[in-house]
Amino acid sequence: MVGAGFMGAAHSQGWRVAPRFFELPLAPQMSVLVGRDAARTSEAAECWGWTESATDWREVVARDDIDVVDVVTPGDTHAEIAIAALEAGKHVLCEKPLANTVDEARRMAAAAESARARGIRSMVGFTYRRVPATTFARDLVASGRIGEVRQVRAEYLQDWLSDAEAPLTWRLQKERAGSGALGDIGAHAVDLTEYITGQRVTRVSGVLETIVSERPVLAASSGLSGSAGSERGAVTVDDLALFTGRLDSGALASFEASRFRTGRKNALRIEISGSRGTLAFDLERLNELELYDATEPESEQGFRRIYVTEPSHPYVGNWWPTGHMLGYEHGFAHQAKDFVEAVGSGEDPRPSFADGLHVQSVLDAVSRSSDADSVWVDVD
Ligand code: SOE
Repeated sequence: MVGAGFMGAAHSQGWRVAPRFFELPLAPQMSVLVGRDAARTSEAAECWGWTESATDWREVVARDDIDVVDVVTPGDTHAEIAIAALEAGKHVLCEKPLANTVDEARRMAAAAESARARGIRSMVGFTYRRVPATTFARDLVASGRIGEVRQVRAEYLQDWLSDAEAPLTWRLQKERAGSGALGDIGAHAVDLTEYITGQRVTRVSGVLETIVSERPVLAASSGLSGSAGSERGAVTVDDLALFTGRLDSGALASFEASRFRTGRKNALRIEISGSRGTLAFDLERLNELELYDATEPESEQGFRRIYVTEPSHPYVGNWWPTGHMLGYEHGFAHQAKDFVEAVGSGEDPRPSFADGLHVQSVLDAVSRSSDADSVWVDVD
């Protein structure tokens, strides 16, 4: 695994736990953790259960005893590492968004396609597809439970940047992250919409906004969580993305991605309105799915809460008895399980790098729309 930050911790939990709750065709070995700082990476390897630690990803990717490379670094290194790993014949799992630009994503998808011909598998890590409620929602839409999809509202709302003095970390720098809320969390809203509805976003119109344009720079010696010095740096990404998307069927979807929504901590929400009913999901209540069935007798209609913890629900049966809820981390165990099952059975995992390229193209289109200032009409 290359990367030792927040996603390094989350993916490590997934790799550690998946073989203990799911019958896997292959046994993942947590062999080497690669990070930039030797001491911190060695500590993390020890803590998270990796056999070795290293600081040179090129050397590790070239090793014959390495079969899989899990890329959990910031977006500016996804392309270089994933392409090198694919060309070295390693299966690759890469965190979202696939890349920082469409050009990088195209090169990654091309490398994945040629590696696929050699039996090499690759997947991009949109883990919210692996929450039982979202796969169950997808199944319900596919079965016609809510009829024809008429309208979608998808939003990912956080507030960890609403404090203007929150420091300038890598997610706020274009050269590291590619974009701000748009790629960091808007990518999840786009991918989840397409996953649940089974439709692609084909056209967009939108606006990107930077709300706080400069922030304190973390003093290098203070590490990531230390106190900020007096120096300030420019925020070079969006804080808020608002956009409309046209789906394959012609239905319209509205999207919001914000890290300034004070009080909303990790609210990835989607509501799909159909001709026979509506489905609504909120990651802050990830064990629940709301269903409104418009075919019930009018006097009895209302949103009901489905508690998605039955053994018959996706993934749930491998954990606890009915009613014993899951959490954020379980999506990473499900992701590891799905990836290993695909590699073991010689199938191509979803979402593929081609799926990741499509999401990147949607994000790029929103950015071009915002630059073209195409959404605004002056009010007389
Ligand atoms: C920060 O916004 C973040 O960690 C994202 O980078 C993740 O993709 C999301 O799942 C949670 O929030």
